[in-house]
Amino acid sequence: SALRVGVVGAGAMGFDHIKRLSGTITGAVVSAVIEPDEDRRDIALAHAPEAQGFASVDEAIAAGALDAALIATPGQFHEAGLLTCLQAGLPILCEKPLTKDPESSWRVVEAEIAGGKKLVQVGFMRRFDPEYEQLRELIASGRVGELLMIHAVHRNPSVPDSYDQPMLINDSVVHEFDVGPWLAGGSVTSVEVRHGRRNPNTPAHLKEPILVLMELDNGVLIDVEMNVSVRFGYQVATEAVMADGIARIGQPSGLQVWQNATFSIPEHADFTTRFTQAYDRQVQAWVTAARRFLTGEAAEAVAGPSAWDGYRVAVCCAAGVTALDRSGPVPVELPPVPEFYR
Ligand code: ISE
Repeated sequence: SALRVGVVGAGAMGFDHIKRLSGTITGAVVSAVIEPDEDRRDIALAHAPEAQGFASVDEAIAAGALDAALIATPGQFHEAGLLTCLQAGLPILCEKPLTKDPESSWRVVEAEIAGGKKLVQVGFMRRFDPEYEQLRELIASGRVGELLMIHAVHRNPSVPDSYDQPMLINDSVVHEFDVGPWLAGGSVTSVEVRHGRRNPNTPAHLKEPILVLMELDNGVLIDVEMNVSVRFGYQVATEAVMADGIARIGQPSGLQVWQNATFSIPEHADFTTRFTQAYDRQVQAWVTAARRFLTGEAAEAVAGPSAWDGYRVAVCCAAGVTALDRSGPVPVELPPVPEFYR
């Protein structure tokens, strides 16, 4: 039978996931929309014909309304939702970030270990983007020689007023902290941030673009241009420098037009189109894993980044935020990977 998913939070991401679960995804149905704001909840319910509405996770669980939870509330509310769902033994797909800081992420890791089952998958969806997958496979194969460096660009057309300076790290570079080490097969040991010339188009309260430099324990360096006022579109691209060549992903593609002595290729306008496939594949993989777990065919309900990944990224983000107002590299100190996650 279909996995009954309760979607927690019906803001932009939650709403997007509700439409995805009700449309493209197979084997799942949205059975609960958990959202305290009545208007938002009603709009979302209109896209989830089989769902009941609830104001809190506790009420939905008490009503037996879900087999699994997709948490898409703002990051500062993730911990409470995660701990409640873990307590109830539900498979969880939690949007990034896992929680707002390393301490709270560690509490989630401890709660999951205490329950004895892997139930938490974190929504670092880039790992499900076909090009990222191919690049990782290429690097791991060694066909182009060993990996030396990664240059990444993360460009947003603009950001809302609510986007503050630490969000450059916590909301945006958070993705590179996950996917960079995943590509490079190493662990981050330090983070440095450099401020260059400020973009005059950036909102008054921001100072960016920034250049973020990660050092990995295998010697690989990863630099990230984080730039949120580029205006022209949404661009996330990566170049991997290997001993015998280079590889690139995230280049514009699609309809090519020659007109008026100009050649054009479309660029993305926002992350929803850039990462459509990644989101679809991520949610489908999670639904399949959660179903197999609930029928007893699989021992864990996770098909992607784990709570441990969420924790280690939270530690990188904390170092990154410190590095925003400090010169030089800020060390990243991680405990050994718990046996549970090896
Ligand atoms: C946003 O929260 C995302 O997750 C997007 O992928 C990222 O590009 C953007 O910078 C974030 O604000």
